[in-house]
Amino acid sequence: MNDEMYEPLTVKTLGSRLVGIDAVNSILGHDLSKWSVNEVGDGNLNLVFIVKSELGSVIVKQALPYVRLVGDSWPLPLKRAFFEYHALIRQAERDPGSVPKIYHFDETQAIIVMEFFTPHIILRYSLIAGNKHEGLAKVLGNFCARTLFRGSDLSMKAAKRKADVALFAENIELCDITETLVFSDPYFDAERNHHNSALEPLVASLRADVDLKVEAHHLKAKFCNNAQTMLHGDFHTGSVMVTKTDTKVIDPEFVLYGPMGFDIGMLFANFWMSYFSQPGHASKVGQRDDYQEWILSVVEEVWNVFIMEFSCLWRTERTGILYERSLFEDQGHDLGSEQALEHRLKEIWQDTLGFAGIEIIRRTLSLAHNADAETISDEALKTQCEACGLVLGRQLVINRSDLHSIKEVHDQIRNIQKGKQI
Ligand code: SR1
Ligand code: MG
Repeated sequence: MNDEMYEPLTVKTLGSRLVGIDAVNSILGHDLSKWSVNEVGDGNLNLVFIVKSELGSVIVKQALPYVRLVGDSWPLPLKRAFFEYHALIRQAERDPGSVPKIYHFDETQAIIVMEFFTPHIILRYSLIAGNKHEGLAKVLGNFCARTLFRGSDLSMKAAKRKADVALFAENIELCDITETLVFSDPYFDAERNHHNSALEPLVASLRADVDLKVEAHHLKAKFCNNAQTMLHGDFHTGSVMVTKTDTKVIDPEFVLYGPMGFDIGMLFANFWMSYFSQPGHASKVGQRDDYQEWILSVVEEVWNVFIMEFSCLWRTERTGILYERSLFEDQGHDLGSEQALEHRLKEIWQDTLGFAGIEIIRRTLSLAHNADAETISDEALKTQCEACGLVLGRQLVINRSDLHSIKEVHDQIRNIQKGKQI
């Protein structure tokens, strides 16, 4: 990629720079005077524009050569747009309709022009507002099962998977963000960290907790050394867009080959953080009680849908080099295949819990916090929310092999909120 030719878009220049592109013109038309451009990026990394005309609309996403959240003191390669583009293509193949259609990709300018989901909003903000969404769990559970299964050696031809492992292995700097910010920084006084000072005693005890640090690092080793499948890599509630009845997944620029439990763990963590944040967004005490239960019901359903779909794919699409049908079903060992499936699901379950704990801890102690807690104006409720998350996070990391069902986890979550385990 020739970075010297790269130029960031602005609201003023975007139209003239994109109007010559056939795929863009076919949606917005050729008449620039009818285009409106707004910059809407509120993420940590990129420029994001909504471009509309009377004929249609698109999203234009452009990588910046640095981390937007921090500024140009933290350079970040433009090539992440290339990885996002390749991840989106694969996700669209593996779970059609779940991700935005791509209209145009420009590698030098690190620009992806894609489908604008409207009237969708970011799930995280919708959860803060207390909205419910039909079909949310089904889409998310199926997305996880289909992308995780179909991106793995359970399904892909070995040569194709190995080529993809090599392709995405070059997403080094974004992996490094996860390896550093998510798995290491929270456990010491790292330069970019920040946290709510009211949590100081709890933070000190977590950082002194050698068992926690060791387990967190076992999970980091798993993240770094287990190229099981193509992950979204940043699958939190800010990477999901929703209406009342529709759900879409966006933003896979952190794509990597990693362990299957990572995406689901990150997703569950963000739902559970949303759960703890609800009292801080209620207009009166108890107003969000039912809503909190709805959040837990979504997580439970995501997990159940994931298990169902993953199991179905295991039984019908096992075309890769692992657990070949020729070794199991074709030998009359159907039960052996089911036994292997059960073992793999157990491993994914334990990893999911561990990675969920890691995600909750980092969102409270490291650089990038969640709006769920950050937008709570009542300091005491904010501290309560974050403290509950830290307690849960530690339990999930340390006790992940002793927690056997989603119901058990949810009982713990309710107890933590009631103050029984703080
Ligand atoms: C410097 S980037 C911080 C975080 O934002 C992204 O959304 C990822 O979650 C990353 O860890
Ligand atoms: Mg993102």
